[in-house]
Amino acid sequence: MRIAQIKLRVISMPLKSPFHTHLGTVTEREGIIVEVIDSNGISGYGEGVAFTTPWYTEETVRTSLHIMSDVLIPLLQKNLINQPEDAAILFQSIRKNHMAKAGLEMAIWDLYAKASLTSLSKVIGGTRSEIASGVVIAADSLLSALNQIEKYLEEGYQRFKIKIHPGQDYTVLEEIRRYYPELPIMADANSAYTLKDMDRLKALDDFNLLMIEQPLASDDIIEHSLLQKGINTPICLDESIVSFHDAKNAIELGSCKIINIKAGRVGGLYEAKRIHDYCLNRGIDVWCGGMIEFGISRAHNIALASLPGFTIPGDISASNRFWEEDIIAPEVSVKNGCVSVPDTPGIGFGINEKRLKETTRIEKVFKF
Ligand code: OSB
Ligand code: MG
Repeated sequence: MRIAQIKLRVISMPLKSPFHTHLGTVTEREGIIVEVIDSNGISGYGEGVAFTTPWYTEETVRTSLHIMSDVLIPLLQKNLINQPEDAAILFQSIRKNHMAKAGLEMAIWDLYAKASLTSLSKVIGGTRSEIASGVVIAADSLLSALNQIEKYLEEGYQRFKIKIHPGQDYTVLEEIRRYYPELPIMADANSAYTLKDMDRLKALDDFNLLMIEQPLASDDIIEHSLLQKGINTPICLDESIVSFHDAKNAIELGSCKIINIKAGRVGGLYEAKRIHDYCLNRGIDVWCGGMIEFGISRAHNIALASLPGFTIPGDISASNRFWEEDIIAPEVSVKNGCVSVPDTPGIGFGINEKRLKETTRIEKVFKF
């Protein structure tokens, strides 16, 4: 692979409606669109998925921009890459900063797949032609949550993830179950609880949840294993799993029964695939998480979720779940509850140049 140029664009777009969690409300999303261009003029795209503030992980848009510009791109300028794995391994010399690494690494995967005239799904070993689609309900009231469920159910979504926290848990889920006794639902706590809440979390066993995602803190790996012994609902880890090593530890300790894989959180597709392969060999279910992302990252998620171990519908929703107009064309759409996996080269979605231009706030070009 001969990289000729890299372009970083910081973009910003309002969400169609506010996204509420106990950690804060997201109304405007910033992101970094990474374009890696080779000597033949082929462009591969990736997306830095850090948020403006460090509420979900420690990275931010600014720290990602710094690490990409001043650390990772200089590494790529000094070292030849023959395949995307080489970039992932090259970046291992730098600690953490997984979202910055993933933005670049995933653009290189797209470029590699496009230059090979193969879909990204096929390049990484995907076996599915369509992905079951799930959606997240991040509302600030019970009524709003019920309204959202009704709307997304009509749009065909197959699985519903409800954000919960102490005080907005039992009663909310009880009411949802009253209207929808059979609906495939799960809960995501984004670390809102501690082990002292064991009884409170045990009570949620009443609702036949598919799983509870990240009830305790991201470093509570032992506490999660104690919690799992005390509740029937399967625990799924999100924030706790930032590497293959974390995934292995969590599974061996019994800290979770399911893993949510986000390529951005673990440093890219190479590490995501390692976690997937490990889980597949041990019969651990995985699903693909979301980051309120734009179309580029959404397209990468579709390729990732086409791997055989992604057996549970993930947070893979249509572009119009969050955006009036996405930066890709065509947009990601959900039909009969599924998203189809493109079989055209690379991520299989083009750029909506007009939308990308009008949302770009900062542009940086790096020549090789
Ligand atoms: O915890 O899974 C999470 C969004 C941003 C950051 C963290 C999370 C989420 C979601 C929404 O739950 C996922 C989506 O984009 O659909
Ligand atoms: Mg989560």
